[in-house]
Amino acid sequence: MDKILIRGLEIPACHGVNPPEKVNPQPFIFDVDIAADFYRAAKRDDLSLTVNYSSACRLITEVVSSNTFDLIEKLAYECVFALFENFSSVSGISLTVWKPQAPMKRKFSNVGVTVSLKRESVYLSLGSSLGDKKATLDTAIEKLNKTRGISVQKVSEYIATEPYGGVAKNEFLNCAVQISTILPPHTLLDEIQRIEAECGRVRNKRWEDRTLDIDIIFYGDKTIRDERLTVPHRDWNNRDFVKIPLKSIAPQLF
Ligand code: A4P
Ligand code: MG
Repeated sequence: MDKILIRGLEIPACHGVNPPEKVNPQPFIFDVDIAADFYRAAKRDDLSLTVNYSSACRLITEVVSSNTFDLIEKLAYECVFALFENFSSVSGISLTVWKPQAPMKRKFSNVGVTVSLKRESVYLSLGSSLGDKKATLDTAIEKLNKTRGISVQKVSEYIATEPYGGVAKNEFLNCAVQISTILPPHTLLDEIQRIEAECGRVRNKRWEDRTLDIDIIFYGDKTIRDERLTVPHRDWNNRDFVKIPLKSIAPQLF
C-alpha cells in the first residue's frame, strides 16, 4: 500500500473542555498517513493523479482553525472525515493529533489520539413489508447517503417477494444497495439500526413483518462472527430476495 506521510504539522487552535482553552490558542500537532495507489502518478510524474500533500495540510488547517471542539477525538474524526470527503482516491487514513500543552497537573511529554479508518465497499439488503414500502426504501436509501461516512454507489431495482421464514405474512419489497463507507462494521450497524428505528421499525419477534430491515450482506472481504454481527450474512445464499437484486448490481460476487 502506497502512503503519503505528513509529520509534525503544527496548528495553533482553541480546542478543549476547559473554558480558557476555547479562547487561548495552543499548539495541536498532526501526524498523518494517507494511503492511496500512486502507481499512475509515479508512472506519469503527474501531480493531478496523486493526493497533493499541501492541499491535505490546507484542509486539515481549515478544519482545525475554523472550529472549537471539546475533544481531540472529535477534532481527529472531523479531519479524517474531511480528508476522505475531499480526496476520493484515498483508501485509508491514520491521523494522530498531539496536544503537548494540554492542561494537566503532572509533568508529561505529550498526549494525543489516533484515528485510523479505511474505505470499504459494502453490500446491503433492504426489505419492507409494512406501510408504504416503496417510500420507506426510498427514505432509507436517502438517509444512508446523508449519513457521514457513507456514500451510496449503486441501488438495484425494487422487487416484490413472498415472505420467507414462515413468520411474516405480507409481501415484501426488497432491494440491494452498494455503499462505500469508512465506518467500521459495528459503527455501520449502529447507523443502520438508527435508520431502521427512524423508519418506524419495532422489534418484537424475529422475522415478523417490519417497516424496514437492513442487513449487511458483505463488508469488503471481511468475515465477522460475534454476538452482534455475522458477515457475510449467514443465510444470504439461500434467499432469492437477497440474491436477485444483489446479482443485478454486483454480478462479480456470483
Ligand atoms: N445481525 C447479525 N448479523 C447481521 C448482519 N449481517 N446485518 C444481528 C444486520 N444485522 C445483523 O436482526 C437481529 C440482530 O441480527 C441484530 O440486532 C443484529 O445485531 P433484526 O433485524 O433485529 O431481526 P430480524 O431481521 O427479524 O432477524 P434476522 O435474523 O436478521 O432476519 P433476517 O435474516 O433479516 O430475515 N422475506 C422476504 N421475502 N424478504 C425479506 O426481506 N426478511 C426477513 C428477515 C424474513 N423474511 C423475509 C425478509
Ligand atoms: Mg435483519
